[in-house]
Amino acid sequence: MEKPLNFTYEQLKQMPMIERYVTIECSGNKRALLTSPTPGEQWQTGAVGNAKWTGVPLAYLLDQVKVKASAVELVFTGFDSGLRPDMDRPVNFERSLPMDKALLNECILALKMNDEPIPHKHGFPLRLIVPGWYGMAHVKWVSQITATSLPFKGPFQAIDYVYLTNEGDYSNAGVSGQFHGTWRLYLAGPR
Ligand SMILES: Nc1nc2c(c(=O)[nH]1)N[C@H]1C(S)=C(S)[C@@H](COP(=O)(O)O)O[C@H]1N2
Ligand SMILES: [Mo]
Repeated sequence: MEKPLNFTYEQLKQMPMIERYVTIECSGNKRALLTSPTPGEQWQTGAVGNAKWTGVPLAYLLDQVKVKASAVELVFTGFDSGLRPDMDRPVNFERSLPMDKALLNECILALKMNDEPIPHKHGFPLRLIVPGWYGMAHVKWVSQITATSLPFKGPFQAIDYVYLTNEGDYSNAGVSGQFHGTWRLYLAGPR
């Protein structure tokens, strides 16, 4: 960033806001139903939901800080950290997005879910919303946004949630989190 800035929750509340209905689906949704067992949380059909998200357009925030032209990605850091078997110290949950104007224009730094402050388990006080991307892209409990001049290779980016062409070979692991295949519509059933 040309000038790093700190924003308080109170300052963010005063900024322009937009609202969007967005479906968030864990990329592991229905894992338990796969015919060959796959490691990870054994989700049935429930790892998906719709909500109304209200917050500051990411594009508005980026205009305030003036990101350098050399930036290739933005890294979003969550407050939560923990140990992983493949790391020797605790790591925060962190995910990046490419510096793609069309994509970033769609993103929201959300302060509200269904017109209320976001419930803690869904990301209070701030959650990134990336419409059309799998769950892991929607970083909860956002504490920091960092522009990087190299692609981000943190474990939640380059080890987990990746497509592998050759099993065990992470060198070309794709980092896209966009929904693939056909779009699905999630509708509430009849009452
Ligand atoms: N900070 C943080 N954000 C996170 C995660 C996390 O562990 N830490 N999990 C991600 C994953 S994998 C999913 S599927 C969604 C789940 O969102 P929900 O708890 O609101 O359903 O949050 C994403 N955001
Ligand atoms: Mo997930």
